[in-house]
Parts: sequence; C-alpha cells; structure tokens
Amino acid sequence: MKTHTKECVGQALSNAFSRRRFLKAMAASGALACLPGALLRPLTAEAGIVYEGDYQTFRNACPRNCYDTCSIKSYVKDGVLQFIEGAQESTYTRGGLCVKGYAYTRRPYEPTRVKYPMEQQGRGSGNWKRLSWDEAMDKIARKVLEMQEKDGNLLGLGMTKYSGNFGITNYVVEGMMSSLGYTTRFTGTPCWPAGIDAQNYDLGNMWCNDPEDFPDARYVILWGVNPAWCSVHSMKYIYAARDRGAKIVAIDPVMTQTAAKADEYWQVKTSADGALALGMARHILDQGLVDRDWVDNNSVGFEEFASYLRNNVTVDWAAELSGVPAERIKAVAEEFATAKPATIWIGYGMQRHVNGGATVRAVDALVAMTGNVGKVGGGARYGHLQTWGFNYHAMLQKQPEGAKGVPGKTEVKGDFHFTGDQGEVSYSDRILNINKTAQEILDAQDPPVRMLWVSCKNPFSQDFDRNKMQKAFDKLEMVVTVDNFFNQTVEQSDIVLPVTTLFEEWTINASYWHYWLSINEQAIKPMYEAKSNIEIAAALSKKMNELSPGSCTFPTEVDTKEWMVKEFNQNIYDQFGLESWEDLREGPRKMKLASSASWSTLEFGTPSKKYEFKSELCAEHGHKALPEWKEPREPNAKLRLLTPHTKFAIHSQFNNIDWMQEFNPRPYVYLNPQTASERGIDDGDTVRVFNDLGEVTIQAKLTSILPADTIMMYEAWFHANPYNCQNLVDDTAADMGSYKTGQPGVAIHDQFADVARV
Ligand SMILES: Nc1nc2c(c(=O)[nH]1)N[C@H]1C(S)=C(S)[C@@H](COP(=O)(O)OP(=O)(O)OC[C@H]3O[C@@H](n4cnc5c(=O)[nH]c(N)nc54)[C@H](O)[C@@H]3O)O[C@H]1N2
Ligand SMILES: Nc1nc2c(c(=O)[nH]1)N[C@H]1C(S)=C(S)[C@@H](COP(=O)(O)OP(=O)(O)OC[C@H]3O[C@@H](n4cnc5c(=O)[nH]c(N)nc54)[C@H](O)[C@@H]3O)O[C@H]1N2
Ligand code: SF4
Ligand SMILES: [Mo]
Repeated sequence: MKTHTKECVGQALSNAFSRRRFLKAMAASGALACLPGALLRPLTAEAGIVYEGDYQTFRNACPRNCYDTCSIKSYVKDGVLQFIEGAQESTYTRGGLCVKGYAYTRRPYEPTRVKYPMEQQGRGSGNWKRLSWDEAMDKIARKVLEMQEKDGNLLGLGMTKYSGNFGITNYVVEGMMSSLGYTTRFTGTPCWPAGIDAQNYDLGNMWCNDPEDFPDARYVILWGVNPAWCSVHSMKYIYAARDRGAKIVAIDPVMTQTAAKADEYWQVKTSADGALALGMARHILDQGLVDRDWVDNNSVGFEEFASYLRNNVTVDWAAELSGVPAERIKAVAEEFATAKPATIWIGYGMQRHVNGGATVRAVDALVAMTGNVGKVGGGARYGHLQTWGFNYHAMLQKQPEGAKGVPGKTEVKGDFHFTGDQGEVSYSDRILNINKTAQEILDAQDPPVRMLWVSCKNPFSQDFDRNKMQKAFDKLEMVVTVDNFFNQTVEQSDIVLPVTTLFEEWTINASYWHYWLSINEQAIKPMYEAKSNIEIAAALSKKMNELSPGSCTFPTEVDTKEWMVKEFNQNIYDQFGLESWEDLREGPRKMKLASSASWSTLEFGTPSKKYEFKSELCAEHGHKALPEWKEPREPNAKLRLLTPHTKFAIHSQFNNIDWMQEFNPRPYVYLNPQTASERGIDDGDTVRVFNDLGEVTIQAKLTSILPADTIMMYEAWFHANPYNCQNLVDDTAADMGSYKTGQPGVAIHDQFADVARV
C-alpha cells in the first residue's frame, strides 16, 4: 500500500473526474464518441516521457478478444490514470473507443478488484483471508512438489487460459507451466474453430481482407455477425460502402442492431444457413451467373459441386429450411452475383453449430463461384493471424532436467498448440479439450487433474454446463485463479492472485481482424499488490527453487518490459516498417500490405494451390469433400436458446464494473410476445428458464427482435448476481476445428430450453 499513497488519494478525484468524462463521451455521439482534442495542450517530449500539457501520455491497447483491438492513448497525472481515448493515428480506431472501452479508466481503481493474494476458507464460502505473496507461493509450490512426489510427474497440474487478456506476453502462463515440467493443458478455442477449418479446406488458410477496404465493396452480406456491438469500428466502413452505393444484407435469427441498420434483413432459422447458401448457389448456377473465368482458372471441384447442387438443392427447399422466402433468395443471389466486388462477412456466431463448419464452406463457395475471392472490396471475410508472428519467447520455456510426462512426443495438432515443443523430447504434456473442460477433468485419470491453474479465463462463466463444472471442481484438490476480479471461478477457488490491468504492465497487441499493431506501455504502477503474469511466474519459480533447487527453470528475476522487447523480431519490424519496437511508442502501426485483398495473387494454401470446392483433405478428416448440407442438431426442448455476446460486456468482463452497471444493471431472458403469451408471461415477470442441464431464474423482457421459437439471454457476468447462462448450455461439439486448433469447436447456439412463469 505504501507505494500507492498518491494513487489512492488521487483515486477518488480521478474517478469523479473521469466518470463525468465517460458519461459525456457516451452522450456525445454514441459508441464512437471521442474526447475533445481541443482541450489538450501541445505535445512536448523529455527523456522518453511524453507530456501533453499537464498529462503524461502513454500508448495502450485493448487486450480483450475483440475484433477491434483498439489502440488507446492514456492520460496520467500524479500517477493516476485520468482518462483515455482511441488513438488518432490508427485509421481503424480513429480516436474512438466503445462504451466498454471508455470505462477502462475505472478498471484499475474499481473497488471490488482483487488487491492481494488471498486464500478462501472453504470454496464458495466467501471467507477470504489475506496472504502475503510469499505465503501464497509457498502453499502453491508445496502442492506442486507434493504432486511431483506422489505421481512422479506433473500431469496432475492443469492449466486453463484463454481470452481474458491476449497481450503477447501473457503466453507466459503456458511458459510457466513448461518451466515446471510436463503438465495438463486445456487447448482449443470456443470462438471460431469450425470456421477456421472450413476456410483452411477451401482456401488453405484463414485470411481476410483489410476491413478498411469494405468501402470498395458494391454488395455486403453480414452473415451471422453483429459488428454494431462486437466490432463497432467496422461499422463506419460498412456505412461508407453503402454511401458509395453498396447494398447491405444482414442474415441472423435475431434482428440485431446490425440487422436494423441493413438494407435487407433475413431472419434465418438458426442452424439453417447452409441450406440458404446452397439455395443461393443453385440459383446463381441456374441463371448462368457463375464467374466461369475465375472458377476455371483458380479452383478445383466446381463441376462436382455444381452437380451436387443440381441433384440435391432447390431454392424452394432452401426457402423451406431457412424460412427465407424463395423470391428473396433468388433476388439477393442475383444481386450478389452481379455486383462486383461483393463480399460476405462470416460471423463466429454462425459456426457455433453442429453443422457450423459445413455452413462456412457453403458460404465461402458463394464468394468463390462469383469470382469475388482475391478482390479488393471482395472476399469471404472471417479473420486472420497474419500479424501474430512474434517470438513467443515467454511461452517457449524449457522443462526442468529429468521431467516426465506423457511418454512420447505429442502429435502437434493444429497451429494453436502452444505447449513449447522443444524438438527431440521423450515426454510431452497431456492435452485436454478446453471446450469440454468439465468433462475432461471428470474423465482424467493416472493421475487425475489434482490442481488447476486458471489465468485469463473464467471457466464457471464461460465454459459449458455449469453443474458439471461444479462436479469437476469438486474433484480438484487445489484451484488457483489469477484475476482482476472476484468472478464466479474465483468464488470456487482456494487461492486468488491479483494480476495487473493493462495500464499496469507492458505488452503488445495484434488483431485477428484489422492489420494494426499496438504497444501497451505501463502507464501507472501496479495497484495494491498486483503482479503481471510474468512476475507471477518468476515469484513461483523463486519459491519452487527455494524449496527444491532445480524444480523450475523460469528466471526468478524478470522485467516485464524486457520480456515484451524479446517478443519482437526482424520479420515483425519489416512487416510494419519499424526500425525498432520503440517506434510504436509514437503510435500504432499498420502492416505494409501488398494489397488490401487477401489471396490477391490467387495462389491458395490448399494442396492443389487452388480454391477447393472439393477438398479431399476435408474428406480425409471425416467430413464431406464438397460443401454439402449437414443436418442441424435435434431439438431437446421446446424453444431454441441463444446466448450471444452483448454490447455492454466482453464475456465475463466489463459488466461487473460499477460504471457499466449504470448502462446494464441486470440480465434478462428475451422472448417474443407470442412465446410469452402462450405461457402467460408478461414483460417484467420473473420466469424460470430450464432444460435437462439446469435452470436460471430471471426477469423476462418481451421483444419482437426474436422469432417465436427462440429465447435469448446474453452471456455476461453481473457482479454480485448469481446469473449464469451456462446452467443451460451444454458442451456438444461443432463439426470442425480439430484440424487447425487441435480441438473441435462447440455448438453454443445449438441449445434448447423452455420457460415458465415462477
Ligand atoms: N453461452 C456462451 N458461452 C460462451 C460464448 C457465447 O457466445 N455463449 N462465447 C465463447 C467465446 S467466443 C469466448 S472467446 C469465451 C471467452 O471466455 P474467457 O476466455 O473466459 O474470457 P473473459 O470472460 O473475457 O475473461 C476471463 C477472465 O480473464 C480475466 N483477465 C483479464 N485480464 C487479465 C490478465 O491480464 N491476466 C489474468 N490472469 N486474467 C485476466 C478477466 O477478469 C476474466 O475474469 O467464452 C465462450 N463462452
Ligand atoms: N461487445 C462485444 N464485442 C465482442 C465480444 C463480446 O462479448 N462483446 N466478443 C468478442 C469475441 S471473443 C468474439 S468471438 C466476437 C464474436 O462476434 P460475433 O460473431 O459478431 O458475435 P456473436 O454474438 O458470437 O454471434 C453473432 C451473431 O450470430 C448469430 N447467430 C447465432 N446462430 C446463428 C445461425 O445459425 N445463423 C446465423 N446467421 N446467425 C447466427 C447470433 O444471433 C449473433 O447475432 O466478438 C468479439 N467482440
Ligand atoms: S472492447 Fe473492442 S471496441 Fe471496445 S475498446 Fe476494446 S477493442 Fe475497442
Ligand atoms: Mo470469442
């Protein structure tokens, strides 16, 4: 505390000041409001410290798993973060953040933050006792050594980490595990794996156009994506496309805010998009609107695809399955095929289905058969990892001499397998599926998962089947969670360790959507006793080596900034035209793109080097070679349940912060008035949403944005509120994902439930 006197005194002031700014910015122009630059005095620099008037300024970046990965400029006075704005230098961020982003000023100072290492007397009791760092590390290290002693290896130590903070240095959590030995890792991703595999089969990689070239499109289909909430900065490009004459079509079972802005909206039946895409493809074929030139020169398997369409697909069939009128399917198919360039933004929501990968392949095919792949303003846009070629030094740590694990080398499945493969090894980690975390913990034997290390991850809120997760946690002998807040997983942990917020550490942030790179400078000192994930690894190593010399290879003294610098390499410098990483202190940089179009050379990454309408590799992996229709999941309750992402939170983050609660104080289940009246439910009634897995008691909100067969709750964590949609969401796998991410995706939107008045 001593070192933070100034911050703490400044805190009340700071927050009163910046809260007013926050509300003003919100009021000014919605989500993209930016702060008035005229208030700021000119820039002066001394000894690497940048001042604007009385404020010291810093470069930061939003590290959440958001398309936008905003570049942030932060203003600090007397060691206190006063306010932030979107960086002006990035044409993508263009000076503005989202409603959540503006609340960042509050995050370091939020009163409910985890401030010290603490131990809970009985999981779920809320009876927390403060520990010193030394005491916390001692308890953890002794447990690690006990497992090593008992099992002869560390496979009893499990680690789960995902998208709490995607700063490159946070891969240190994996590195810390490797430095202890061969451990159990939960791998895979709930975000986008089915679509990644689909794009790999079709194109040979996942690679999207620069979103800043949307204005060049003459036709834009937003398919199962909600950028008005999930990628707010992309909307300006979509509006720009429309201003230049493009038509915008949105396809979603929910009339989202994105759909509300479109020129045409299709309320597709959930999980029926594959049929819709194939119906459009059949009509394009029948009308002779296939781009023969493109297809002949750049693809394989089109004739087989065409004959599949002729024999199995009709527009009427597609209309019946999807609920979209046949004449609209025909009209939009014709418009799409003739407007050049035309593009489709394929959302992640659409592929979280048992047929999600097959659906993405059918949508890719529409873009390819109309010759729109490789074109500026065109493309089947899904995501990319072009700007992520860092050293992953923090991640690639060496196991201690003599460490044992799973015999043999792990078959490295997919590009996302981050276990620090060290070349010739006789042992490897035990790999479990992150999308079935609860089941995997329940099933793991010899040894069982005894201890779980949770970092940048909130399994109780974000993983699937909460009742099963509770049973799984009951099996664990020790749970350590590293977090900023006392979230629902911390509630079920034995020890919590306080971690820095983005303003308190150094890191680097890249995007999976746009092509900008940002540095994240330390702008304020760590609050209370928070440490960065790198410092936590060093502290653990120190204790491990004290108790048992040689038991951990991680350095015991670290400097987070130096570790950030170690992540850069010449390729990154060349890619972004940087002399040194320090150039990023002047502002974010954009990759030097040969073209804004992905695949502009039309040399694809597939085995044939062409676009593959027919993929033998896909067939080898147990799917259809062609992008055929795949049946959806059988309903197991009366209504379909959707739990998509909300405007006011990223998963379990933001919404717990007091400022955000002013915007979004409570959760609701949303239902169509007809669904409600059939059940005698009025707006505002307390209802029970239930299925075989569990139930949620919640207030009802009636809305006509949903069809009558669907109910919806947004995934989110409300501080001091037991709400959790995972009581109702199971861990059924999506069809694809194993090829590139090592694990299949998860059918988050193939869920069913019913609702009744309490
Ligand atoms: N029902 C349903 N479930 C879903 C989804 C859905 O649509 N519906 N979406 C899925 C998707 S796409 C995703 S990406 C996942 C996301 O799920 P998670 O990966 O769990 O992501 P978050 O909830 O954003 O963050 C997890 C935790 O990281 C913490 N954190 C933040 N910064 C740091 C840091 O610097 N260090 C450490 N150690 N911790 C930090 C946060 O406080 C938070 O408690 O959820 C999935 N689950
Ligand atoms: N505000 C905010 N922004 C975010 C996030 C957040 O939680 N909040 N999360 C970030 C992360 S981790 C991710 S993965 C992305 C996700 O970004 P998006 O993919 O845009 O968001 P989702 O809510 O996952 O799903 C998008 C839409 O898919 C629809 N959908 C579901 N099933 C189907 C279907 O069968 N067919 C069709 N056509 N549509 C369907 C849903 O109704 C939803 O409107 O956003 C990122 N940005
Ligand atoms: S959540 Fe997304 S839009 Fe908001 S500040 Fe972060 S990166 Fe930007
Ligand atoms: Mo995600």
